[in-house]
Amino acid sequence: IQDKINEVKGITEIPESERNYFGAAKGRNLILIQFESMQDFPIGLKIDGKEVTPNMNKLLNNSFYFNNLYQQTGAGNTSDAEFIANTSLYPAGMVATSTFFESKAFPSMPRLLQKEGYETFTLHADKVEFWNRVELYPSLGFDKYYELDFFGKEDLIGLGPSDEVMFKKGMPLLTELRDKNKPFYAHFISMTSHHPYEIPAEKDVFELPEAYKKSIVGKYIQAISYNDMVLGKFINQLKAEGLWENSVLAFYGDHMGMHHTMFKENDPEILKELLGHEYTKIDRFNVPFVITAPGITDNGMTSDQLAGQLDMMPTLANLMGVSLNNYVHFGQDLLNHKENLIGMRYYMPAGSFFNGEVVFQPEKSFDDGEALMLETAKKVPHAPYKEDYDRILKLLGLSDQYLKSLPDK
Ligand code: GP9
Repeated sequence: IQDKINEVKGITEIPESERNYFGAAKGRNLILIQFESMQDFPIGLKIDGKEVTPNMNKLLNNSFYFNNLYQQTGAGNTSDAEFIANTSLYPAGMVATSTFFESKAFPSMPRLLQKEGYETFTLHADKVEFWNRVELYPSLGFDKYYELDFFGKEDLIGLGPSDEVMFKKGMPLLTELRDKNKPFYAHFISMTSHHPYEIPAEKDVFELPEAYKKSIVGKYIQAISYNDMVLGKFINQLKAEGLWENSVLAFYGDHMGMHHTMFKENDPEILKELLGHEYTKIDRFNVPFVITAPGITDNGMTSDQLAGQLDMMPTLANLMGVSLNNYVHFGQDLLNHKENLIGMRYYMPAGSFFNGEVVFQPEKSFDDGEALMLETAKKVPHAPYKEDYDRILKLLGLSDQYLKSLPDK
């Protein structure tokens, strides 16, 4: 099936010995953070001359940063992002993947790393029943998961214990494995920056100008600034615990945070002022992906090559020296393949895609669809993109077929 996928995508596999960065971080710990509702636009953003994400901005000087990457989640939202980040497969679409394929054993990053001797676990401070994660985590093959019961009822914000609690209580799990000389893969799933973005005043996050105070955009900015603060603290702890040099730290956004249905009076104007243009679905679906591997990414690199969430896993696998030769993946390693085609379903109808030029969305069929230039969001004739539409439908079909063919857990 991989040959078929590559053929539809127009990809020629590169032997591992010739790949950029293959195995550069072999044997290191992998710490992957999924930030709730985190879009790309707040990164690097300044309001009244003050940075919203100072820690992330600083980190980017020594990281690989993919700033033209789009969410590919379906109805399973946050849980679909968890699925995608660990599998490089398309989500089910109209039903959360964690429910639709709940009986399956997915080939996954945890399973691949276990073969290399890694301990694998995931942490999320909600009840594990939410999004049917109680089925999802065994399906993904994690050795262990840590959920609400583990984190307790401390420092509750929004849906549950804060991300500060998650990282604080997660740290001893990491140091224990460090002491045993056991490499690990830890997947942290944040929650505090969930809608309605109410961060308590005592958290001392980004101080908003008066005009932003009642807006949802303002609250969102504060929630992202909270993420930034928590990440900064966590990195300092990793350094203090001697875990920094021997790890790969990566983070990404799971899905959009700002949607026009949430907007109050002056939100569209505020967003326009911040972005320098009207807020569009291109901004909305654009989430960040950042990889920091001390000694490897030190010189920093910001890439605006087109990418999707399905590409994160193959990119990390390449860096970690995990072979995908016998692993079916629909995404591609961003450090070795530049041409790309990013499919989406649910948030846009099946057959929607981003290619190097446009975002295309069909309505009832290809013919009544609409293409917008990625750079300007201006509408352009879509007839030239029929072939990409057919390719994406083929890829979704192949992914569904593959998922259905997988054995049960
Ligand atoms: C709760 C959290 C919410 O556990 O993951 O998911 P979302 O509503 O963002 O999909």
